[in-house]
Amino acid sequence: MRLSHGFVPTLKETPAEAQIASHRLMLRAGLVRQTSAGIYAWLPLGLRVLRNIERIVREEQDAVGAQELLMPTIQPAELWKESGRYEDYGKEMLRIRDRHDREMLYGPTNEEMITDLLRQSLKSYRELPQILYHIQWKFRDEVRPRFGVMRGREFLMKDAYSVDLDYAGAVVSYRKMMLAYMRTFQRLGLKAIPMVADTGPIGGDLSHEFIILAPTGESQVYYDAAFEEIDYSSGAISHESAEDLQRFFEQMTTHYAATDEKHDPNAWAEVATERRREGRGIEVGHIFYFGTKYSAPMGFKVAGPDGKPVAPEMGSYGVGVSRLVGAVIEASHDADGIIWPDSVAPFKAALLNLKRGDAACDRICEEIYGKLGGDVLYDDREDRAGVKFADADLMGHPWQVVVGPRGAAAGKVELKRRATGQREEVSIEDALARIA
Ligand code: P5A
Repeated sequence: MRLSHGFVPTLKETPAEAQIASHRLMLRAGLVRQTSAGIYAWLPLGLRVLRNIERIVREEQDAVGAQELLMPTIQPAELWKESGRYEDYGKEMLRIRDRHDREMLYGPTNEEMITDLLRQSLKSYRELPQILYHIQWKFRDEVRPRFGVMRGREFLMKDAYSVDLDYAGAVVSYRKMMLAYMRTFQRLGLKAIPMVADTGPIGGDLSHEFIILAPTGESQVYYDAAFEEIDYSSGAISHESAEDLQRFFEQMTTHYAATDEKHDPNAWAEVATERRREGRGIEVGHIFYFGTKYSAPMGFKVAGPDGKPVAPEMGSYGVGVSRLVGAVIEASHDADGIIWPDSVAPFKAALLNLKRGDAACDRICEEIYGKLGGDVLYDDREDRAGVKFADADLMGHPWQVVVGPRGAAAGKVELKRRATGQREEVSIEDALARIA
């Protein structure tokens, strides 16, 4: 993208309404704009980050065998009356009437809709287990939308739903999702810790929240430092082995970790003092096992091994995809701006032409732009060098390629790594190789 004609409206001033770093930086770097309370438009740079996060979430869901589908945002009220949640959900639910006066709603979650789809087509226990997911916009009319995309009213969620014949199977699905989540957050450069959680309006009796540590988080959290040392990358743990999943689950649940709602001072006292960690956390995911809470009232049954109909055991698994954009920034920024992890950065590099009109600068920039193409944001604006440096730091691309007249005359550029601030003068080939 050429910045001179890109829609990247950066702000010099700190917007008064933004209380936390990620909100301020998302506005200042031109990632999003609010269109009504808690509802945001994703501008080109922000959308690229959102898409990158979505891709990683999708790849890790696919890797444990979950199947992607896409359900609508608008749902009929009848389904929610069947499950009994239509009244319970209260004012958080946006209720709509269509022209025929039919009651509809903008989905805050999809347990009812997936149960309806499954009951129409799954007939036998032989077709189980199944895990289905989609990545779709949700609406919750939050009392206090705040902190930008962190607590929005319209937000993007990855929600998955598992169906198993019995409890033993449901536990395996639950553990698979937990594994997929730990891998997802690790790839996003985040340290996430699963913590036992309340189930709220989703219901059920087994639930974990995935919390990442950030000083501006909404919950106070307590955990054992042992979590900081575990590597979840693909390979070591097979999602197809129930034994591997059990070992992994035990590793995740034997060390102490709790939000203040579930904090137990007696158990905490047993954690060695040097391993106790406390801080604030952001909930980026939440998983639930709720058995037959939806299948039973909605009449979803399959033929069991003995031919008798049984209500399958289900669970649901959410990741706050749009919230993650804010969470990544909370975990990775400095006084000058965002520091994107390579895996989610909107562009791999910013290319700064310090002297437009200088033949060597223009030629080198065009060459690099031609070779890196879609991976680079070319700052070809008629601005002062200082403005370009400040904007590149603010937008937080992992690399900056700085092309100035002195270096250019000798065929050299300056390569800066945003995370460390380290600068080096290198040849064009070296710069290209390092960025790729
Ligand atoms: C699980 C999937 C559910 O809705 N049903 C389907 C279950 N869980 S949840 O905990 O309520 O939401 C899942 C994740 O969505 C994010 N989230 C939000 N993000 C931005 N703004 C909001 N208002 C918001 N509400 C929930 C969180 O990351 C949460 O863990």
